[in-house]
Amino acid sequence: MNKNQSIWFKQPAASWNEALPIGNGRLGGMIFGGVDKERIQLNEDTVWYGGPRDRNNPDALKHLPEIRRLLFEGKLKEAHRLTELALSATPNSQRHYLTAGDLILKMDHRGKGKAEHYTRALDVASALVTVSYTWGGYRYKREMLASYPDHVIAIRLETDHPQGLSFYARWERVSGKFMDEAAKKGSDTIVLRNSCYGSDGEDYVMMLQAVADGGTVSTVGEHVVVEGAGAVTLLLTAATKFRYSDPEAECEAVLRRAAAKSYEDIRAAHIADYRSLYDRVALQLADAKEAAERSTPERLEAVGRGEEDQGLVALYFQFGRYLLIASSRPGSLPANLQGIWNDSMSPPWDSKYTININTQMNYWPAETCGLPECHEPLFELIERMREPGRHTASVMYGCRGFVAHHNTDIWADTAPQDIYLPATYWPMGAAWLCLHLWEHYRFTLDDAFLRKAYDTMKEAALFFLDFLIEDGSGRLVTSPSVSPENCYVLPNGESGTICFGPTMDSQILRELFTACLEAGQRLDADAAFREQLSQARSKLPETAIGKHGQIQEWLEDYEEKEPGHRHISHLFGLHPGTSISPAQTPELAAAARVTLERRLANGGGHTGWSRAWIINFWARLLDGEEAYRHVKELLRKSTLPNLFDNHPPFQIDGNFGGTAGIAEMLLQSHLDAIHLLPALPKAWTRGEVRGLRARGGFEVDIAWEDGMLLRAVVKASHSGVCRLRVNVEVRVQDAEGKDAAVQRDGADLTLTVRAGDVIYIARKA
Ligand code: FUC
Repeated sequence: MNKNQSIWFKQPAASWNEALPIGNGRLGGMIFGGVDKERIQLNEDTVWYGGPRDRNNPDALKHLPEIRRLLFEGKLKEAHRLTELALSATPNSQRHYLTAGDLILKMDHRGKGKAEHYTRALDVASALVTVSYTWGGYRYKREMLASYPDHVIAIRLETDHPQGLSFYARWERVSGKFMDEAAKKGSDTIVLRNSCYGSDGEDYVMMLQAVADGGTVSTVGEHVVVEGAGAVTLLLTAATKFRYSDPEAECEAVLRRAAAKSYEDIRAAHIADYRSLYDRVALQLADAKEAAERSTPERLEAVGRGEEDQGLVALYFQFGRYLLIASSRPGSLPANLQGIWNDSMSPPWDSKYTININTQMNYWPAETCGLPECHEPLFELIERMREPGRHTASVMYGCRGFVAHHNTDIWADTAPQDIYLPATYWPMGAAWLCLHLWEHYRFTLDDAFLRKAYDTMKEAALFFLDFLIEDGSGRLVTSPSVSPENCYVLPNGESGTICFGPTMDSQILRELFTACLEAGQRLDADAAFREQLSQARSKLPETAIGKHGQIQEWLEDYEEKEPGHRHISHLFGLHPGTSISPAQTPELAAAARVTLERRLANGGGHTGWSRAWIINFWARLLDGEEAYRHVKELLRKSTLPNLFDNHPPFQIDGNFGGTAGIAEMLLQSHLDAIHLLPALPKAWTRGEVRGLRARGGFEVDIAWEDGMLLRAVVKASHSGVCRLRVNVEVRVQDAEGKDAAVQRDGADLTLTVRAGDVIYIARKA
């Protein structure tokens, strides 16, 4: 076991939060590693409850003018009442994600004894989980993987016991409830058949086949039984009617193909596939403690006591990349609130897609950390949201374009979610998501991608050309909306949520309109539309500074009901947006600092994702000390024993936001330059990162020493201008070792590059 790259335990998992996750985008498993009884809690990304519906409130449009009038007149109670009645969806909730069930293995170790030398480890460098122990002096080993190329979870069991392996396997799903049919199939396979979308008959099937070396395999009742085998491979797959008209036939075909291969071949293909993504980025921090003796929860506890463990920080960073590869691959659904891992029939917030921060955060590391393919499932979901979003736009608001509120689900539902005033009536979900299309383009400069994506971005922007209204002083504002998910207090003590023109909305729209303008220009398309967009953009309210010196959260400088609120929506412009920065808008950046300090002084950052966002904010404020302090707080206060993020309960966004934040401390490229080591904390005296991506199609390696840049390598995939920001004197050379023609302007170096160029940067002695 490579302990520096592993999350490992000295015991089986006592709870789900100690189990180890595997996944191939579609199939997920949480491995408990019990000695006598192994439990693998399973998921398939499309196993959700219920089918698609039209939930748009038919009375929305007729009451919209009245809601807007009440808001402008400051009649909050009436506005809230009418919004709740007329804008809430019917019914008010979208669909929810389900556990697929469990695989249970009952082991027979032949005689009395107990397990010794037990370890259970997830190696994030090869995406393998291993459980090993000895029993009566004999070695037992289970290795588990979720293969993307072979569409299976494969479990390999081995022993050197002369009588071999004996065990039986069956399905479970919440103590046998929620299982329509658990049965044997032939002499070596068991199957679970269920309905989930509410149609007649089963629409979801899970299948397991045992392939043994020696011994016997048989099926009894709902069990597959193995006796005295030298080694066994269990192959597991699942399918639903979301993708296949005949899920059972699909499972059979997948297992037939996999069973024709040896375990070694499945394993080798899996590792090669996984490493083709994972190996693109490496991170080493100087003070990486030798992790040999301490298990992961022991390391976490030590960090909780105040010990420094930079190796754990690097592992946490890579674990985020592991999780994205495991829960979001081309062809899968995007990572939901729990990635793909959920053991419940009614999970927190339905384990769906909350798109007022959480789903977006899941994808923050995708581009910077070299996993652009893993971003694709999100793009596909955005595409699927267009049709329902068009319908919602016209039925609820009488607008063109497409719109989504603060959640979506497997069916790409765009109608409002819940009846919860601080969140439900926010019409910005699609607009924000579309910025992910633009970001993908900024990183890859893939023109073919942009041609398709532009249409989608444009349709999201079009909605707002119709939806925005004048606020009485010439500004264009959203109405109704909310600043997710905070409440304001009026001078008379009345508190409210629904409002017009919250800061976040204008910041998102400025970003979206600008993206559409630049994309349109690049594609030489839609001059007239661009003119309209540019007009509208000039009328959006500017981000303002309020009476505390903070970024104002609403159009009026209201007091916040919860000054320590977990959402910090009005700093969208700082991160992930670009309109607030120390370099270009120093006053706003100073106000953003005040906002963060106020949130934190009032108990902010108490959920994992909120803490992760705070890391990114401080990194963008170029404050490495604060950013690192919150990385440590994330580990101390919001991380479970298996390194899953703890909202609480488990929610995966904090893992992804944490990984993105660490990358953001080392490299930024959202403004006009590639900034090397923008927020390096003092404690990271030495280190090296390889393979981070910068906008403009660049790949960047950086090494530092004494808290300063030592050398960097920048690879250009496109011809153009490369502008670098470095805070030390450097020498810049090309691949032949010749000094490159560089224009210097303070900390900025500008040079012209051709596709394929490699630039070497070294600190001057
Ligand atoms: C938003 C957040 C909650 C939680 C939920 C899934 O509503 O305010 O903290 O993350 O999404």
